[in-house]
Order: sequence, then C-alpha cells, then structure tokens
Amino acid sequence: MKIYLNGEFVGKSEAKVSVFDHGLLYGDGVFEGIRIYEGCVFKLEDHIERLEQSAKAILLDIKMSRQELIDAVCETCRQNGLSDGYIRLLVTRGEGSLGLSTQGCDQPNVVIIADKIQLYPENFYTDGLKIITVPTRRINPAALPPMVKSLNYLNNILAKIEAQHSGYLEAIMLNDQGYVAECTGDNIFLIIKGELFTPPFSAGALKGITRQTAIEIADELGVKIHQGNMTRYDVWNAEECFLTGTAAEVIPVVEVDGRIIGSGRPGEITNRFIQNFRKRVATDGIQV
Ligand code: PXG
Repeated sequence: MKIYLNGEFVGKSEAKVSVFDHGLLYGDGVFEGIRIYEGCVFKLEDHIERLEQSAKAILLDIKMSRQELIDAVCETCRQNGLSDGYIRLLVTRGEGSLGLSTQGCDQPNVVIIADKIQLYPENFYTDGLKIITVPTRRINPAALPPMVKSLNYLNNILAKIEAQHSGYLEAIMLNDQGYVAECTGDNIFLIIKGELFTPPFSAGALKGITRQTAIEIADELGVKIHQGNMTRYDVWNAEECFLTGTAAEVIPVVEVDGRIIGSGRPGEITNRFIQNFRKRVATDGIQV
C-alpha cells in the first residue's frame, strides 16, 4: 500500500507523523471519507470543498490548492491501482509544542489513504436497519459547529458505543434542543405523506455529500423535499426512513426505538432512492 504523505508516497510502515502533531495531541485537524466506484472518485470536488470549509472554520491553512488536493487524491488511487474503495483524506494542524496554542504549528500534515472498503452486508439494504436513539447529544454549534468534519469525533464515537452496547449498529443523535440531528456517521431522511424530510444543518446535521445526492435524487424523482426540525415522534410515525453516508450509501431503516416504521420493510420510495443512487456513483465524480 502506498500512502500519500505531504507530497510523497510512502509504504504503510513509513507513513508516520510526530507524536507532537496537534492532530494527535488535540484532535486538531479535519478529514474526508470518500468513495471510488469503477475508477470514478464520487463527488470529489464536493468533498474537497467541504474539507476546505472545515479547515477554514478552524483557521487551518492547508497550503494546497483545490486542484492540488484533487490531483493528490487521484494519484493516490492510481499508485494503489484502486478502482473501487475508500479514500481517507486528512489534514492535521501539524507538529507544535505541548500547549494548546497553534503558534509554531507551521506545517500541516496532509495524509491520503486509499484502501479497499468493507461493504455493508447486502441484507442491510434488502431488509433494512433497526436503530435507536442514544443519550449522547450532537455537539452544540455554540461549542463547535457540527458542520466541521474535524478529527475530534468523540461525540459521535460515544454515541456509536452506546448504540453497540444496546446491540445496534447505528443510532439517532438529538441536538441539545431535543430535535433529531443525524446518526453517528449518517444523515437521516423520512418520508411523510410521500414527501421527503431531513433535518437542517442548523439542527446539527453534517453537510453530507450523500445527503446532497439524495436531495438531487428527490429533484429527479419529483419528490418534494423539506429541511426542518423533526422530533422522535415524527420519526416513529414516518412512512419510510433511510440513512445516507459515504460508507452506508442509501440504507433503509425499518425500526426506530422499538417502533416499526411503515410496513416494517424498506419502503417503495426508499428503494427508488437506492436504485437511483447506484446508477449515479460511477459517473458523478472525477475519473482517475
Ligand atoms: N454525519 C456524520 C456525523 C458523518 O460523519 C455523515 C453524516 C454522512 O456524510 P457523507 O458526506 O459521507 O454523506 C458522516 C460521514 C467512517 C466514515 O469511517 C464516516 C463518515 C464517512 C465516511 C466514513 O466511519 N461519516
């Protein structure tokens, strides 16, 4: 495996950064999780734009242009002969002193890993997921904008652990007001009276690339879309529910907090979204 590290390709055992890197010391950095399908890096420009926005929000200067980042991602796929897989792009604040101050962190570390992906089992898509709401709330925007895809994922990790302790793979996180924000690594959508609903960014939803794709699919299918606050009651009473994320793609949900959603089987509209998404992935992006 060849890993991109600050403009060079190094083997897995040489791909190392300092223990004084603020990415390690403080989770000070940003990242993207990206997919490549049949040699097409899905929505790569959107991922790079989100990375730039996350970096800007935490005053991190990546010191690479958008085109340089795009080229670096594509070259990492080529170097690894990867046409289908998962790409992890991360930028840390770089090496500095032990204090919180970012002064002295002059050189960010840019790392790109391109690897095979462990796909979710197909029965998740045909039978749907059962999920629960966990106690850990989505981070308050007044503390750190939840739109920033930062290297500090403890908030979501705690929620994921809570889900797993209860025997579930994914979970709904509420925001501090009690509205549905999203899941630990996925955005959430509901179908109510044939129309699509998803929480707004202001409720704590990440600007998911797959979320945006689902909105584009809704447009194409002529399904009306609403972005507004939703409660757990709305979720329990939805006709259909699905999650979106780079790893999960579009995945149906059939049970939430012990309540059966709709018929208890993946919904008809959800299935149309899954099919449409699968048609797009190998063309909507940058060819390596
Ligand atoms: N919400 C959160 C909190 C996320 O971390 C999404 C929504 C979906 O966004 P995208 O852009 O992927 O549609 C995410 C994405 C991983 C992993 O390794 C996590 C994500 C993406 C890829 C890999 O667990 N989260």
